[in-house]
Amino acid sequence: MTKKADNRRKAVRLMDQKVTRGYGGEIHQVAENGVSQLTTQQGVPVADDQNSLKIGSRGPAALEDFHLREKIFHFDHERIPERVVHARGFGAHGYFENYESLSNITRADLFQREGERTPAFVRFSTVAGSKGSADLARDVRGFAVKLYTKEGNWDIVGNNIPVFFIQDAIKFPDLIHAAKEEPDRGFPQAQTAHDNFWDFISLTPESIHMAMWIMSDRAIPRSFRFMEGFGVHTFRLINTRGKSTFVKFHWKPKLGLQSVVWNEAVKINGADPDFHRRDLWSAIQSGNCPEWELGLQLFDEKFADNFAFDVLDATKIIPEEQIPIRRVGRLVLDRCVDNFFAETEQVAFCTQNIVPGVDFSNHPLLQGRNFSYLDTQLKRLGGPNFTRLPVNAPKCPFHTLQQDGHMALVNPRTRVNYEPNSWGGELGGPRESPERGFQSYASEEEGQKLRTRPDRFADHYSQARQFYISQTPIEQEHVGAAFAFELSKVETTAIRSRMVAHLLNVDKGLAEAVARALGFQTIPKAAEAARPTRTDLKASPSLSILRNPPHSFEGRKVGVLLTDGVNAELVNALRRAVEEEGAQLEIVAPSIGGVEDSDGNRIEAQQSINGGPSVLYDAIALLTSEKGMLRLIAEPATRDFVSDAFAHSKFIAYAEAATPLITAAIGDNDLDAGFIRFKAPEDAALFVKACRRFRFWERKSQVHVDGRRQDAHVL
Ligand code: HDE
Repeated sequence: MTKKADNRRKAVRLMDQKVTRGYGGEIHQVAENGVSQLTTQQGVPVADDQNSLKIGSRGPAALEDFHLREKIFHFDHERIPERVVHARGFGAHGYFENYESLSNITRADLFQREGERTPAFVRFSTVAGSKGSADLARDVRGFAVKLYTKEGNWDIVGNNIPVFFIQDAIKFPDLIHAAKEEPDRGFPQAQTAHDNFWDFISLTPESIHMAMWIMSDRAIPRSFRFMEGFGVHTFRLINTRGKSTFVKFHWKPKLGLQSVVWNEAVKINGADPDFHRRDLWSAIQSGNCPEWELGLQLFDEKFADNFAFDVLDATKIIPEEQIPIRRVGRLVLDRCVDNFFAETEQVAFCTQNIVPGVDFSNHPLLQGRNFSYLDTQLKRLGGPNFTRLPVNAPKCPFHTLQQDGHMALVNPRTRVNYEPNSWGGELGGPRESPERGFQSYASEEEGQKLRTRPDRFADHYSQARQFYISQTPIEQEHVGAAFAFELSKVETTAIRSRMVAHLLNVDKGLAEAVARALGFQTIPKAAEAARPTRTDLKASPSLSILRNPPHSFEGRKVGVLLTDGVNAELVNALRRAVEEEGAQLEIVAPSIGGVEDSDGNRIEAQQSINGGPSVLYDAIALLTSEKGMLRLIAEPATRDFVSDAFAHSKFIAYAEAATPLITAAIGDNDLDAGFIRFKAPEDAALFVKACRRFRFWERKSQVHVDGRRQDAHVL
């Protein structure tokens, strides 16, 4: 006869936890004191979640174990296909607040009443990388906004760059195939620095303007909170009289634009691959809710006809200097999601989600996208009822006669699922509303059925040049360095040459600098252009990040390196000054246990020196004491803390006792004006004032990326 198994459990304490221990030593936690019972999906209470059902304690598993099977079955199906592009993203809830009535331009309900708030959900993303890739990839950022208006959902599915790579949607799969991992080897991940991408770009001259933008600092934003958003296409706004006005949508960050430098981005990816999502999450959780203003560039058919480029060409902008931006409302993100999968992963943006008062133009990318988004959601979310998921469902009443399908949660309750019908009144179900209903703008269309592009699409370089000459010298240097870096990863020399040949049509100085950095012995001939580059387009200052600073350090973060014995008064003064500015301060200490200050009080640390490199901060302060210095200097992480901040042109506050660390890190005692001596509490204000410039760019040209000084220019 088999021995009876022992199922007794023993109460034990596991530090702070009161638990029971099973016969095999496993830990059980039991529902008591009001804690809810664990159940199966069917609501059956579960007695044991640690052991599967077996024949004897060492025997085979019993197929009748419905709890085991249900648990594993559900787990096996937890993943849905990740987005084919923009897989890595992060979302938050908020609202859009309208500044003024725009009823003379559009009948869109959300723009009718001053001060009206419309709930919103926003998802930011990178394009090329998969769901688990790092945040600081050099890439375009998605900026997708879902507005739950009283007349239906309106999705503005935009990017943080106002132009795009291609002019026709039919090229999108090619572009994305070229940008993503190469199919034979499955890498590189989340990077455009490889042959296929630049091969495609170099054979697609229309993409050169966009290439300038992605090689600029726009492609490595400091945070989602510090980047612009653009609807990219030309849309229409329609008023009650049926009048159409063309519009381009812009989102302007209240905290200003800011980016990191490439060497910093590479290191952030190692130190905190979730840098951007963590930033947004902690800003919202701490009540520092980010805001953007909605800007409209409004123009009519006459402007469109006379503008130097085609307003249906996604590779062109309309400079703000030519059509100024009218700020009509603000978008505030004030609530993180309750569940990442349910909301951020399942949110389904569709460009065809528009509301009465807004309409499409013939923009050839938009026309293609209007098919793609609905199609892709079906694949991703598994059936046509994804529109009923809470994050996707309208917040206004909605009544359709569509029914059934996978996962139908709600079906009409009446007998009637068709119209016209003769049931009348409530029984007859919903009917058309010619007054309020969506009416397409009655644009006149005629022409031959062709596969062709308009003649005005053929200018590929003029606005690329305009973008380049609108940048400050530092930004131009970054563009050049980015091209040099990316092309240095391209193995095929012909591709590198082709790219330099294109750049010769943009700016000779840029092309030559890139060629030099790539070690070209001879400069190739300029690429044969479909249209010569126009040199009469003036610089547009609004295209530069550095020419448009916010003059405040609000929303940024200072990393303060401390050791035991630190002067308490200095730390407190710095904390006050930083917080008064609306910025944050994080303590970095030799260990996460924190330090003891000069008054014998404990200062808690948020990071240990190994977990908190200076790339995570906008500026640093070295408030180390003499006592802790020697041990610290010996640590590579501490020296990197200083040399990286130095190489990335950050402002550095320092106590006298930190001087040996600075010397050890940058090999120099001759400190530039980006170093602010911190002797007395009053110096905190000086430091914060300096930080309002974000970076001490004057240093840039003298520093090598390893942090040590050099005299030559870095490119
Ligand atoms: Fe997208 N794009 N796209 N795109 N796109 C997708 O839809 C597509 C384009 C953009 O956070 C996909 O739901 C085509 C321009 C964002 O969920 C897919 C074309 C712009 C997001 C798709 C474009 C964008 C997407 C993949 C060429 C800026 C993420 C998953 C005509 C204006 C939305 C999905 C989110 C996502 C197709 C070009 C922005 C496959 C065919 C231009 C922000 O449908």
